[in-house]
Parts: sequence; C-alpha cells; structure tokens
Amino acid sequence: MGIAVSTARVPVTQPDSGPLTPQQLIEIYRLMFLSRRIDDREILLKRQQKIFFQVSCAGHEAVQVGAGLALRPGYDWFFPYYRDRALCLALGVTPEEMFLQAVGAATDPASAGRQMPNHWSNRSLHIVSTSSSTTTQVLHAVGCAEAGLYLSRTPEAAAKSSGDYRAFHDIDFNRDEVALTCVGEGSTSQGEFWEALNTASNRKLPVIFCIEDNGYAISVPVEVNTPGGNISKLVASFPNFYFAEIDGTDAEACLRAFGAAAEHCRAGLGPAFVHGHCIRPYSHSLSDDDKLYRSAAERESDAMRDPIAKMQMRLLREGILSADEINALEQQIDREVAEAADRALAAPLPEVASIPRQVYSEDFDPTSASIATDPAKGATPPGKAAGAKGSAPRTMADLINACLHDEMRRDPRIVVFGEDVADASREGALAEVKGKGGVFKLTAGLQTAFGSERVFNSPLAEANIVGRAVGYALRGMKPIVEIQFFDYIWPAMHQIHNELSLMRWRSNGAWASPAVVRVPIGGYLTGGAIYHSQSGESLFTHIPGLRVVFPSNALDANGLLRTAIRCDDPVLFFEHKRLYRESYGRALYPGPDFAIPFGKAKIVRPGTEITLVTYGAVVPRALQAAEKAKREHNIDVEILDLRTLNPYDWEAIATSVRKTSRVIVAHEDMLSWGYGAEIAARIAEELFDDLDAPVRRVGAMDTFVAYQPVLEDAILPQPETILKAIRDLRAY
Ligand SMILES: Cc1ncc(C[n+]2csc(CCOP(=O)(O)OP(=O)(O)O)c2C)c(N)n1
Ligand SMILES: [Mg+2]
Repeated sequence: MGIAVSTARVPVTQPDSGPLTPQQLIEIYRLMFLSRRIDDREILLKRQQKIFFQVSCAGHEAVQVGAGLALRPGYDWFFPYYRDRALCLALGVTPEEMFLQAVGAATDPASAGRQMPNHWSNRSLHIVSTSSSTTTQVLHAVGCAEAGLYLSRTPEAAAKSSGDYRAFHDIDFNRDEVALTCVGEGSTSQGEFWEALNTASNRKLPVIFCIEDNGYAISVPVEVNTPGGNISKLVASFPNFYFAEIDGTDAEACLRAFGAAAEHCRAGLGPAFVHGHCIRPYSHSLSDDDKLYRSAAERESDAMRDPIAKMQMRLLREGILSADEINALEQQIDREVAEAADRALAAPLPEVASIPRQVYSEDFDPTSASIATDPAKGATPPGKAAGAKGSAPRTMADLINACLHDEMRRDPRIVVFGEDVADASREGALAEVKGKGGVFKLTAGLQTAFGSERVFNSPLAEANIVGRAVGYALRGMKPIVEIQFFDYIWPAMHQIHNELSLMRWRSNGAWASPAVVRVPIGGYLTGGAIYHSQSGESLFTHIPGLRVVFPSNALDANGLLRTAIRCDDPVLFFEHKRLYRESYGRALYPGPDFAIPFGKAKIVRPGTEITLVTYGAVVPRALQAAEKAKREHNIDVEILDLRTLNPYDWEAIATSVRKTSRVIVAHEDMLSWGYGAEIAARIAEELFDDLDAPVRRVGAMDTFVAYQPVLEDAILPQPETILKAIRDLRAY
C-alpha cells in the first residue's frame, strides 16, 4: 500500500473497537520513529555544543504514543515528565517547537529559553508546564481534575469578571475530561506520589497515572525504589481504580490500556493506573553513562525489546508496509527533523532584558494605589446589635473569617481546603454540632455557608494541600488553602518553591498558579515551644514569584487578605497566632470590598529621631518600647509596619530614614540571615550618607523557641530588648 504520512491524529481508539487500521498502525510507527529521530538529532547537537542538555524518550515511545492517541489534546489535561517527547508529539507539539526549546530560543513556546529541553508546556493543547522535580506534577493533575469536576457542576464559576484575577483567566472544562500524569517508576518513591493516589482514590477523580517503568532511576534499579520490584502490586488495594499492567513496548497494548483507562475515568468511576514496562536503551541522559552500572547482558536484553524495532517488524510481517516503504517513510521523517532543527538553530535568542518578565503577573498590579478603599465606607456604624458585623471592634481572627465569607460569596471560583478547615466532614453531624472550622477557627462557618464542594478537609499532608492548589489555580480557580501551623509548612516547601512560585516564570506566562496559602505563624504563646512558635519568613521572601504578606492587626489582615485573593500572583499570607484574638489592633468590620494594596507600609507611630522598621507581632511590642522611650528617655521613635514583606515599601523606609538618620530593623525571627539582614544591607548601601549611626537589628536568639516561658521570653525579642536598642542607638 502507499505511504500516507500526515500530521493528523488518528481517531481515538476505544478498547473494544476492533483491530487497528493499517493507517493507525503507520501513524503510531511514524510518531515513535519521529520521536527517536528527534532524540538522535538532539544528541548530535549536544555533541556539537549547539544545545546544552539532552534527555531522551528512547524506549518509552510505545507507552507514550498509546497514551497520547487515546486522549484528547486541548480537551483532556496533561501533566507529563521530562521523557514524554512521544506523548507530546502525539498530542500535537511539533518537532520544531521541541528544537526551539533545545537551543533555548526566544521563540521556544514552552519557556522562551528558560527551561531545559523536554520540559513541556503548551496552553492550547492543555500540556501544563513541567518542572525537573520528579513527581510534583501528580498533585497538580489531582487538583486540576477536582477543579474540572467542580466546574462541570458549577459552570457559572467559569464566567469572566473584571476587577480581579478572573479577568485574565480563561476557563475551559469538559464534563468528561480526564487528567493524565506520567512518572518513572523511581519517582513512585516520592511521598507526593502516594499523596496523589490517596486523594484521587478518595474523591474518585478522573486522573490517569501512567508509570513508565524502565527499571532504573538514573543508576538505581527498581528493586531499590520499590519493595518487591513491582509498583502495581503495591498500589493494588487503592479503591476505585482501573488498573492495567502492560508491556510498555507494545504500542497497541498501550493504546488499548489507555483507552480503557480513559473510559473508566470519563464514566466517573474513579482514577486509573497504567503501568507500562518499557526500556531505556540510551543512558539516563547525556550526562550519564549506563555502562558504569549495567551489565552488557542486561543492556542487550533490553535492546531486544525496542518498541520501534517491534513495530517495524509488525508492519512488515502484516504486509502493511514494505521495506522500501518503511525506508521512504523514515527518510521523509529524517528530512523533516533536519529541517526543523535547522530552523530552530537559526531562531533568535532571548533578550537579556526579558529575564525579569513574568516573575509576577503583568496583568494585575497588587501595589496599585487604585486598590485602596476607605474602611469607613463599608463599615456598619457602631451601636448595632451585638454580634452583627461592625457593631463592635473585631479581632483579627474575626475579620479574616469575615473576609473569607465575603469573598466566597462574591467569587464562586474560590475553594477552601486544608487540615481541619471544614466545619465537619461528616455533614450529618452539623445538625447537632457547631463545627470545627480550623484549629484556630479562622474558617468557621464556611462549609456551612458554602457547602462541602467548596470547603473541605484535606488529608494530613502539606504537599498534597499546596500541590492540589497549584492544580486548581492553573486553570483559573482560586484556592485558598491553610497550612495548619508554619512549623509544618516544610513538607510543602518543594511545591511552594519549585512549583507554586515558578509556574509563571518557567512557562513565560503561559501558566500561573495564583493560589492563596494562609499560614498561622509565630510564637509569644507561653508554652508554644519548638514546633508551634516558628518564624522563618525570609526563607519565603527569598523565592521570586511569591508575594508574602504579614499583617499586624485586624483591619490590615482583612484588607490585605482581600487583595491577596483578588490578585493574580501566589500569595503566602502569614497570620500571627498571638495576634488572632488580642485586644491590640481590633477594628470595625470594614465592609465587603475593603482592600489594601501590597507594598505600602503604615506609619504606626510618627517620630523624628529613630526609625523602627518592623511587622507582625513585634509591632505592638515596638509600640510599647517607643512609648516608654518617649516617656522615660524623651526619644521620639517613628514606627513603620511593613505589612507586606514582598513587595515591601522601600520608599517609606527611605523617607523615614532620611528624616531620622537612625534606624532599627526589628523582627521576631532569628537575627542571623533574617528578614532584617536584607533591609539593613539595602539601607547601608543606598542611604549611607543619610545615616548618623550604624543600622541596628533586633531579632530572636539564633536558636529555636523553647517551651519553658522563662526561656521563651529570653529567646524572643521583648519590648525591653527593643527599648535597649533604641537607647543604644540614640546614644551612638
Ligand atoms: C525531586 C527530585 N529528586 C531528584 C532528582 C534528580 N533526578 C532526575 S531524574 C531522576 C531519576 C528518575 O527516575 P524514574 O522516575 O525512574 O524516571 P526515568 O528517568 O527512569 O524515566 C533523578 C533522581 C529530581 N529531578 N527531582
Ligand atoms: Mg525509571
């Protein structure tokens, strides 16, 4: 028969739809061979130093083409990993686009020269930006799938709306869509893999987990990663799954397995797990040499299972193509690959000026003065019945809770989840109980008001919380998640640092995950001890792409949380536990639209002789110190509450320091490497001529926070510590 090579996809093959047509088999072979030849060309280019990294798909082509052809690009959702070249080709990414990424061209559509080759991203095909971190993407697939279910039940949530992040996010969803996520067998050792199976199983989500098992994770063989050497056996008891363990070098078996998996998911029966045994004929990457750790016999037996050779034999055996026709097809592919590579090598390189682009949203500026509203406008005047919003000054906890209620009412895209945030997961209990609503009660009443689809408990797994939030947010939803204590944010650090904050920059703005992560933080609790008193905000202000907010009072917390929710960047929203219910900083309910722009410090106490820059729970302590300094020592201190730590209000700091010529930066976190180090360094660098004394810092001792109050008091900065710094600085 004649060769018909086309770029059109073969139609979706359902499991019982009879034998594959010759045309489909040729198309499968074409895609697999194309993928291998792109790898080979990249290897050549790497040796010629025209590209800078190479990781190949070789040996995985059959399982990937099977997955790609069984699913629908631009309809289903794809969370691949770095080997998934053949998958992406099957979905519609072009060879030229792949080479553009390999050379790091300005026109690389996946990342504009920011990511290594094979770090996929294509908005219109629904291929979500891939990182190098193994396994983080599985939780994004879970969040994406549950967002899809929510949207299909609540289609009005997809409506565009001006004035906030919704204006910039097109939402598309399909009632029977599925999310595919792929990992190697080694990556199944990551905790996030099990966290994703947990939620997909529990919530019966339409997620297909594809395990591309080539028997090695770089040099580590499968039995080291997987007890018993077979991941299928370990996961077999998860409820609601469709399971398939297949020869991942047999393209037809793969296509049928993914067809059946998709059918199970589309029918709403739950997730699927497709485990394909494939091979790795090339080393892990061009930086690896598998001859260092694999025997020759093992490598040879792998080679006998090469999926491309197997498919070629089948085409010949079944008389679908002759040897000459195969040759002609391969030559045509070689030409296509060579031309695509040449075009990519001639493509323009990125401008150095492009580097800062897309760190943050270019559509919504959360520092804009136009965000600011007058609190008095929305507030109910005092004198109303007790308990009514606005009838009396409210705590920070109350006004955060009020903001969450108001925003959830306004915006159906908001979902809230985390540990213990629901009123009661067993809804029936709510007829007789009051509900939990968070260990600090900050989310109290939200589930009762907005339902269990929008407010629900997560498993006790912090990476699960943030990873799923990324999956929700990247398709336009607005997750507001809670990490129960700052002290336990660390399992989520990987997701926060490498995913949440990076999604926009690494995809050059094609994807973003503007979620809000609320985090109770800090000490001064009298008995909070090591694991309920931690600070550490500078670890997060050190992450580009992440907004960091740290209010010190009820009104600021309300207005800044509203901006956090409405803005288009991921926000870490720190809530100091000690301030939740203090009498300091209570305020009237400011109404449902009160908002404060980011990056605007507040002068809490005007003064002329010393500038004291601070935030969080140190604000009331600094005020006490400043009052005493005035009263007892006649020193006039100006206190600036930064309110947001990234961005921060440099203008306010500079203006005050130019006036006073003396400055202290005070915070609760440890002194060394703390937030104050950066502020102090910048003041020294840019305001040196304005200073009459060295910049002083006040912070906690360089230890953890101890349980016994005598120790806690000595470890954390107190009003007396601050007063001493004020007096020393005045005397300098
Ligand atoms: C979280 C994380 N840890 C370590 C690495 C370094 N690393 C890259 S690939 C890899 C092995 C992955 O093996 P497997 O999951 O089996 O996938 P394969 O490469 O074999 O397809 C490792 C350890 C990484 N990228 N991410
Ligand atoms: Mg592997």
